[in-house]
Amino acid sequence: MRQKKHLKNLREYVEALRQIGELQPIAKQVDLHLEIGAICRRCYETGSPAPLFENIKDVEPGFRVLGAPAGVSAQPGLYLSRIALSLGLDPKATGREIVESLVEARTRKPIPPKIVPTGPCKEHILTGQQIDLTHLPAPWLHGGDGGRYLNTFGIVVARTPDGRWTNWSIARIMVLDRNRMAGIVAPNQHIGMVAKEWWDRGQDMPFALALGCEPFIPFVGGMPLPADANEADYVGAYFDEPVEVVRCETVDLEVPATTEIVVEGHLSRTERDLEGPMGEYAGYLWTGPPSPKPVYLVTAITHRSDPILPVSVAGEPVEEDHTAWGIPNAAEIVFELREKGFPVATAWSPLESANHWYAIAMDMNWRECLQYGASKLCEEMGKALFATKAGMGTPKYMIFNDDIDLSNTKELVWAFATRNYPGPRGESVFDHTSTNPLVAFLRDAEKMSMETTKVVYNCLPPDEWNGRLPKRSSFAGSYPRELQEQILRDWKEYGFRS
Ligand SMILES: Cc1cc2nc3c(=O)[nH]c(=O)nc-3n(C[C@H](O)[C@H](O)[C@H](O)COP(=O)(O)O)c2cc1C
Ligand SMILES: [Mn+2]
Repeated sequence: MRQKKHLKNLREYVEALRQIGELQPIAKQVDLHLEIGAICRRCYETGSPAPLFENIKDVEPGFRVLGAPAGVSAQPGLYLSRIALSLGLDPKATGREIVESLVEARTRKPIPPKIVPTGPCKEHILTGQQIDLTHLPAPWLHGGDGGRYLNTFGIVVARTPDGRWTNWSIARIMVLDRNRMAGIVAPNQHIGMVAKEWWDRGQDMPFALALGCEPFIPFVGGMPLPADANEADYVGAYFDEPVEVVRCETVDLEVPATTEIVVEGHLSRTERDLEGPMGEYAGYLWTGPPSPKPVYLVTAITHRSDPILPVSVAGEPVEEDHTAWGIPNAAEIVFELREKGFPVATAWSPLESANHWYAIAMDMNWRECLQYGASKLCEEMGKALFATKAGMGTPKYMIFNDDIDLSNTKELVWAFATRNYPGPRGESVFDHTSTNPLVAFLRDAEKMSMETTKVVYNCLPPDEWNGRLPKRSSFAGSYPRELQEQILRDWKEYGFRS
């Protein structure tokens, strides 16, 4: 197993960010209303360090907000450093190493969590009249949003009534009042599937919302593991040790012991209230009236002293939807396709595509392995992909040879533009596939039916080339290695500054 550095709580992560210049503590007072959201947005868009808001107007002193917890960086060599650190990897790990680390853990035996008697999340326990969600530093993130969002980067814990499956997932939640929240509970997401089991029995669903977990956990909350798989067991497998959890106060569930803030209660079977709109991961806010969503009825809040609420401000790339959902999704695609016998080298969610494109690279010897051509490969991969949860949320897939760096968007655009044959010869089209309703181009009827058209772009060399590949014309592709090395060595001597 590759050596990993397991950061076991959010504060260790904040410290690790500080050490590599990826944290910007902000002592100046800021407003929950739009100011925090706008600063975070600018951080994403400029690759600035993650802002840690330490002084928030009208919020109890000590309560803090961490923005852009898994954004990308403008520091040279550290583009993916927040993702890498969250996964316990070297901050300079490549996109491919990040994906492979997630895939490798999928092949290991799941390790269930360990229940410990207590933990930092129990430092303050609030029940009954003490409960006040409006007291927590949930920011109003974008102009046009329907309210203040408490959950943008925490996990909702939900367990089936028969106890066979405990799911951890991220789904947005807006504050309604002192003890009520409302959020997206999509029927084709696991939270919706677990809720249905309770609702079908005529019962509300117990939930726990864990805000501010150790940094790996949101990545697992965003990962489309199969139904009936416990995300906690995968965290255990990933670090080769169980994640420590504590029992909740008012529901029969457990949460990670070091969580900054925990909100407990029941997701109502009958009560709905208006939620949204909210600026979303595709990069748009759909204007229009808010829509009714299931209501979370809160029965306890527990928190650490001076808690830190992590916040993701969804919108134009790159933010956490693209890193903590897109990248684990790519890993799951690799795992599932390999399981089904496809010789997949790696996959990537091109971060600038806002989870609307996925790129998959085949082992260079895929033709010998499969004994069929490129069009059939795309057809078969589409069928396999769209039968899994990993292939549900994203509409467009590109299949390449393993000769480009998929996580380098410049290379990816060049390769897609130059290798895909336009029209039916280069595209396998799949109608009526299950979709996430937030995909940006969906028509109204498709949002309701949650079905759309998906496409697999064939970016592989034509079969008739018989493996005769063109040579890349570039610094790396056109010159002897010794010459490249000499030029790099002498670069400053030529007069270039960097
Ligand atoms: C920052 C972030 C925000 C997300 N917000 C939502 C959301 O509001 N609703 C939703 O259905 N999925 C959302 N997702 C995606 C889900 O977390 C993802 O589809 C995951 O696979 C769901 O968990 P499940 O597979 O256990 O159902 C979000 C992901 C991230 C990383
Ligand atoms: Mn799940």
